[in-house]
Amino acid sequence: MKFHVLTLFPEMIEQGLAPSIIGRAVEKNILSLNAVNIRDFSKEKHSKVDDYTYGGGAGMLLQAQPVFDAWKSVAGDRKVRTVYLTPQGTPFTQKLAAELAKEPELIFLCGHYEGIDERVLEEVVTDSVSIGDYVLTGGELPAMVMIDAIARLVPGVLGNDTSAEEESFFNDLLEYPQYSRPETWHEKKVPEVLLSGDHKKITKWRLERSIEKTKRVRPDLYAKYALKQEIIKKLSKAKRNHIHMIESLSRGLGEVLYYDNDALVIYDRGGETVMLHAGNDSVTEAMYHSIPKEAKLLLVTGAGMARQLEERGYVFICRCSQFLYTAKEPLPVKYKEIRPLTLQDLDYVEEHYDYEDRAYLTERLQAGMMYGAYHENRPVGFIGVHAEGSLGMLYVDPAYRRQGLAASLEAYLINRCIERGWTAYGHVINGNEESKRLQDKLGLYQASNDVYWLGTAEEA
Ligand code: 6GU
Repeated sequence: MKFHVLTLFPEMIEQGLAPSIIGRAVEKNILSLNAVNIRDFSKEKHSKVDDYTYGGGAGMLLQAQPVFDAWKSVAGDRKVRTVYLTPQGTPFTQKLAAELAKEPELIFLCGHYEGIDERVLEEVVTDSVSIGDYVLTGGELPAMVMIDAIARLVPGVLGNDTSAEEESFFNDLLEYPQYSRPETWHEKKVPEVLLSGDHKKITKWRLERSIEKTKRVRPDLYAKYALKQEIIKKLSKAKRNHIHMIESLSRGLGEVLYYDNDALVIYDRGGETVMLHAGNDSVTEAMYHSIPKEAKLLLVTGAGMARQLEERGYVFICRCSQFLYTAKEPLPVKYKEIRPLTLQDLDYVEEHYDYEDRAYLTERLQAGMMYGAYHENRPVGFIGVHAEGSLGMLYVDPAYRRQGLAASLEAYLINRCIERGWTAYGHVINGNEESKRLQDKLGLYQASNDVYWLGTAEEA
C-alpha cells in the first residue's frame, strides 16, 4: 500500500512515522510513505503558497495552484482516492479505516492556515475527513493518525493477522481489562477466573466486562451493540433461514442499515454484500434507499424481493439452498494433509475456481480463509470461507475425487469455524445434488427457504 502526503511540513510525517511499527513495515516494503512538500510547487517569489481570503476574514489561505500541482505530481492521470484533513470533514472511524485499507494507494492533503482554496478541493478531493471535534493547527497529525489506523489493517503490517479482529470496536464493544504478572500487585489480585484455565468461563467473563465497560463509558456504542443483540435474538427464532444475517452480525462484519419489526437490511462489510429480509417478501422504498452505493452484491431471502430488485436493475445471479452445521462437536476429518493455503497457491486456486476474480481470491488467501488438501506437498483441492461468511469455493482435482476429500475439506473448515465461535453455513446452488448429498452426510441442516444472490450489472 502506498501513502502520499501533501504537506508544508514533510519532515513531520517522515520523522513522526519512521520509528514506529509503520516505519518497520516501510522498511519491509509492505508500505511506502511519500511526503511531498507543497512549497516545492510554488511559482512565486520566496516560495510563497498562501494569500488573503476574498471577502475578508481572518488569516491566510493555501492557494489552488501549488496544491493542484503537488497533487498532479503524485496522481498523474490515475484515479487515486484523496483525503483532505479538515475539522469540517466527516468523522474518521474504524469502518472508514477498513474501507481505505483496501485501496492500493492513498493521497492525504494536509490543510494549514485557515484552509485551502475551495476550487482545488473540488477538483482533487474524494473524502473530507476530521479526526474529532477539536481544532488542530494543521492536517499533519490527523494524516498520521489515519495512516497508523489504516496501515495496521494491511496484511503483514502487524505480523499477527488475527489481532485486528478481537479489539475495541470489533463488535461495538470496548475491550475487557487485561492482566499480566505478578498475580498480586499493590495488594490487588488478578481476577480468579483468569487463573482457572476454563476458557469458556474466561470468554464469558471478558464479554461481561466488555459490556459493563461499554455501558459506562460509551452509552452510544452500547446502544448499537444492544440493538444488534436484539435483532440476533429475533432472527434466531428461525435460525436456519436467517443464519447468514445472524453470522454477519455476530462475527462483527454486519451493520444494521434498516430495521423495522419484520424488515431488515444489513450491510456486510466483509463481502460488500447487502442482506435483505422482510416477512412479507417485499422491498419497501425505505429498504431500497438504505442500500449503499458501494454494495456489489445482494443476498435476499424471498422470491418476491428478488423479483422487485431485478425490476430495480439488479441482476439475478443464482438461487441457493442454505445449509448450516449447528452441532458444537467438531467433525472427524479423515484426510490428514489439510492446512491453510498461502499466496503461493494463488495460481492454482485461480485456475480451478471460476466464479471469483484474482483480487478476491488474493484477499481470501491473505485473510487465512482458504484451506488446501495436499498430496506430496502440492495442493490437490481446496475450500474457503467467502468474504460475507458462507463456506464455499470447494474444489478437488479430478484424479483425487471419490475418496472423501471434499468431505474432509468441509469437515476441517467447519471445525475451524467452531473454534472461532462461528456457526458454519453455506449455499448450494439449486440443482447441485452432489453437494446437497455431501451436506446431508456431514450432518448439516437445510433451511426451508432458499436465498437469492443478485449483483450490480458490472458485478453479475
Ligand atoms: Cl483533520 N484537521 C485539523 N486541522 N483539525 C482537526 C482535524 C483535522 N480533525 C480534528 N481536528
